[in-house]
Amino acid sequence: MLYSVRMRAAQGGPHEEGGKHISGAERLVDHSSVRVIVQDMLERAVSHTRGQADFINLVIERVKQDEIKRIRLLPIKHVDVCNVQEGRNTAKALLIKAGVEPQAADNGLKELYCLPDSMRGAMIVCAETGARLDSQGMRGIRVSHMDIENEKGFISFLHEQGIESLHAREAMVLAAKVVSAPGVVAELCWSDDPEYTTGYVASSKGYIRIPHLKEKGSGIGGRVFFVKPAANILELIRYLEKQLVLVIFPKKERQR
Ligand code: WAQ
Ligand code: MG
Repeated sequence: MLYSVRMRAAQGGPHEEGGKHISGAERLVDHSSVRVIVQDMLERAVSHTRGQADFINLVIERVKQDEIKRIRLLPIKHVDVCNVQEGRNTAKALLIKAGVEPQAADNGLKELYCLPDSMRGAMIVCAETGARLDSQGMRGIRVSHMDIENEKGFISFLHEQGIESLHAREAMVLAAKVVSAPGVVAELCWSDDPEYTTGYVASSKGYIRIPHLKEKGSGIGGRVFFVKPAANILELIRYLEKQLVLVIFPKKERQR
């Protein structure tokens, strides 16, 4: 039996009553890990750099094995760039390679770097025209209900490649789910953490890390999901928000 454990924390009241988002996390874990995970999440909520939470919502739900879809981690790649300009040009080129039209890639990038503040979720943008397709405004779409299978193994798999960042770990799981969703062509992301400038472009070709996608010190991050013009948006949102997904990493890579 697995449990879905989800936490969201805010300051100044619940999110839905205008509280400021402080932190959120979610896991899909064995019964034996629930206690530790819950403690860890509570710790995260009250000691976050964004501020101290005064509202914490914690949900623990048992889920059935047959409700869970297993998908593969994307191959991890890196590109080297010297600055943000080069990083964003590279991101554009990678998006085009993944099947996004140049105009749409430009638009998606612009939507992100013109944001007045961080969104809580992601924007859905047409991979052909670049038009925004969801109607969620600054909330965006929150991808939820996913986790990595065998977290310890995953941590050492990444450690062997010199990747220690929790940001990266969580993003790889999220990107695997996003790319597996019906109609998605590619994802573009950079963090809202002012210290964290590495972002990525993900598609079925892989999860490609780009060291400079925004200037250090900027607390504005975001995500764009580029989708085929024919994508069923409601179905896509349902999958991203609700489908239980466990991400596995291939055996061969595990042993390497
Ligand atoms: N669903 C959809 N969008 C989200 C979610 C989610 N669950 N979580 C965050 N976002 C959006 C939201 O607009 C945030 O402002 C933005 O993404 C950035 O979120 O390999 O840390 O959690 O080293 O700050 C990339 C790692 C890290 C690259 C990205 O994102 C690497 C990161 P953050
Ligand atoms: Mg963040």
